[in-house]
Amino acid sequence: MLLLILKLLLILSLLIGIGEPLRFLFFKRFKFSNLDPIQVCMLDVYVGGLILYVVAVLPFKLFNSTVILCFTVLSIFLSFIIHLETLKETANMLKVKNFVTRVNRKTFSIYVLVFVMFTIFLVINLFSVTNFVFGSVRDESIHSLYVQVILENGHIPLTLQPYLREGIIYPQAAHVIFAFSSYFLSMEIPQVVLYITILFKALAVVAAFFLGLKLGFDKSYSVVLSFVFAFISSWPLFITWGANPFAVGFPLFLVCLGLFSSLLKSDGRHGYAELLTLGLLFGYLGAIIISYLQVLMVIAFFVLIYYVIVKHEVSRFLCEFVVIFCVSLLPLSPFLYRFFVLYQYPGHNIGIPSDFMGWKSQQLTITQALQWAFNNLSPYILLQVLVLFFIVAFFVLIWRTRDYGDVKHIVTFASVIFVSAMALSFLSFFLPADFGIVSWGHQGIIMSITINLLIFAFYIKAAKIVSKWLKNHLPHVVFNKRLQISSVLTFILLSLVTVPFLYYRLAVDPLSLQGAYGVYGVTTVDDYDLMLWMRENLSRNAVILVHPYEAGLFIPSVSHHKIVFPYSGSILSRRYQTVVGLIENKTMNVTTYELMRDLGVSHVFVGAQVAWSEGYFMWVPELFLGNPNFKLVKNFGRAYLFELSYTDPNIVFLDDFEYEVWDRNLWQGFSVGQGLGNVSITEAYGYNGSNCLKITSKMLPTVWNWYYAYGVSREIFVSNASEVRLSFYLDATQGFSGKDTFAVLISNVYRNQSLVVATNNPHGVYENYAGAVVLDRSEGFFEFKGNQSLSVLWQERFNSTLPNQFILEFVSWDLDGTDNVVYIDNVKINETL
Ligand SMILES: [Ca+2]
Ligand SMILES: [Ca+2]
Repeated sequence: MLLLILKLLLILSLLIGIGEPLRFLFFKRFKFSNLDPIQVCMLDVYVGGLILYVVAVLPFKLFNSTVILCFTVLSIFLSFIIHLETLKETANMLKVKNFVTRVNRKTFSIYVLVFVMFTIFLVINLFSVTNFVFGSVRDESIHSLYVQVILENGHIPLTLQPYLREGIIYPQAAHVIFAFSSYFLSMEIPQVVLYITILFKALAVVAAFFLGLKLGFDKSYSVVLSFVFAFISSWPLFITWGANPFAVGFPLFLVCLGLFSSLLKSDGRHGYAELLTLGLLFGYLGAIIISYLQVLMVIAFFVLIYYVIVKHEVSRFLCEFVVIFCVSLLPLSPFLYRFFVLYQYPGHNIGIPSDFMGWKSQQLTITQALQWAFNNLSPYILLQVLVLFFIVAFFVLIWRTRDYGDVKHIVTFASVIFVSAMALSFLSFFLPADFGIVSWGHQGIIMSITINLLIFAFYIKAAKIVSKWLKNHLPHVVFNKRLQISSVLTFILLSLVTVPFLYYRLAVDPLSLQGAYGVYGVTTVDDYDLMLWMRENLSRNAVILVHPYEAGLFIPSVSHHKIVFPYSGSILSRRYQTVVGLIENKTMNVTTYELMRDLGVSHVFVGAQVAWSEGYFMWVPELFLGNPNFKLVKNFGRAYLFELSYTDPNIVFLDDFEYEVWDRNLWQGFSVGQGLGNVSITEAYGYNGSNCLKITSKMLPTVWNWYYAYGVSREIFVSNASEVRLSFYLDATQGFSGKDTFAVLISNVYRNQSLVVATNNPHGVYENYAGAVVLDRSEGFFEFKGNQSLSVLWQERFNSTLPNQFILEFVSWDLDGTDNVVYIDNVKINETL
């Protein structure tokens, strides 16, 4: 993990290096830019991102490893030149040892504290994903695909080709950061997306410090806001389902809120260069996630309303806001253009399948964001109660003391964020589902910023009141040291209410997070190995059908093949949804095959695990294995790749045992009683001298043991067929005497109803079993069809139709103690549709 942390810090420093020269140029003389080093670094990261974004948006294919590497080196070199003087000074100061003066020591330790909190956050989050191959099969798979096409094209292309015909209308600023990082991290793209997202989530802790300073608090107070984001708030730590660009933009949103707040506070006009810079930064934030820019716009709107209603004036801000937000559309413009041009197409994007079923609304109630924000204050009841207590206590405190001068600005600002987020989430409820550019989900998390700001305000208020009270009430004995003691006591008191948060964050959250990541992080090592194998061995033309909640969604970014479909608008294709449902229901009929052919599918990927959360069921490999319409191409454990070789939809299962490992088609061995049994593939004893399955069983006689059975079983799936036939080749002649019996059993999945077909033995094991069918010989080819078909036999025996899912068993009973040897071949189930 240490290496990983170092790698992530390297990415951070590279971004800082890239951003610094331009930031130096832009932010040097602005009113709102009296920045301390942490703020500078914070801005650098995103200015760096902005520069890379511009490189990637331009259609000159400049975003390739050579150009990016040269550019990075050059920028870092420039940064050094710019700061040569400062560096020299610092070096001199270090020499004369007056660097760590009293004032500096305090500042220095605050920086260290922020860095430590950032690192702890990072470690907690990284620890929780140590056992995961990749993150969310949905969000991270599609974001990885976006990154993949940026890397392949050297810029942000118009569509996701060759993987998908859909256009890219989703702004790609975060993906450019992922793409950049993947040049420096030797990892698969989905891993880059996962880890860089975590890095930026942790960066929120630093950004909170930035916000605190910009809200007008000094460093020692601002560090408290960092603390709230690092140890108290559930967000952004618990964003585990993906939402990667949202997480990448979150720190920048805090930064922009900070800059915006200081713009609102400052007097006098701002220069155009200043507004332009701010506009670009806001626009870049919008290019990461539009929701953030929307919130800033709505905040601006409310500020203007406030001026008109309360101060009866059209504010000087009107002009400034117009400039800022017009400029902010600039970084978004390529995608706005695509959005408007492609809006006329079905599903509002080019390349969406013609059987698109339409967008579904994600928002069920108007107050969904609000409910969500309060339901997700914390995963733990105790902490939920504490957070609510903090907020209530804060309002009680300012009401009782009537002193809110120091926190007035922060409360106003927190409220306006809250109201704006709520207004947007209300709006999104009324927007039609196919115009889903306002997201209630984003607003729900943005509301947590308000809650964090209020918690922050509570700490400040409580600290001030408590220490004031203590100063006045401490006994005279300690008079001289009152100040110090009251500070210490205040600190201890506030620490006491904070301890539960620390405990949960450090001791419980790493595991809770692991569980939360597990909901969508279902990729196993087997899935990954299979994709790696496909990367080397599978034809580029393959089109692979994947389950919408399985690891196969990562195929484009790992093995670089086309899938049907990536997590995009295309999954709302009626054919795709139908075929997914049919396979989930284990129905492999003409419709299933034709839908696959219609979708151009050449292969099917069956992953080892599925994300269950949204009611989707797994595709079982038993449905494909042994089905002659699919060829097993490769498997690692329970992760399978099949090739569609559509020949005859009537054959459900055909096993000729022409392979080496007996349970390749997922036959399962079982035994009853005490004895020795074995199953294997053997040569030459099968049908026409071919390979076959050999089952041996031998009872070990003891006083209480008088039988032994060994057999194999397999689940079989049929459609709603009128006639299900069974045929097989059998040789059950060696070692059978007395009551020894070989039998074929067809059972329902509960095994409380079984159809028995047994070898010719009037005194066999099944002599008292009602309706048992007796074979006329014990060697040869047997077929059950017509009025002897499984469907008819089942109907006669149980007066109900044969289940669509049943268990086929071959079992060899030994009661005489001499080894039974059975050869089975050409097991075939077919159905007449
Ligand atoms: Ca054979
Ligand atoms: Ca025997």
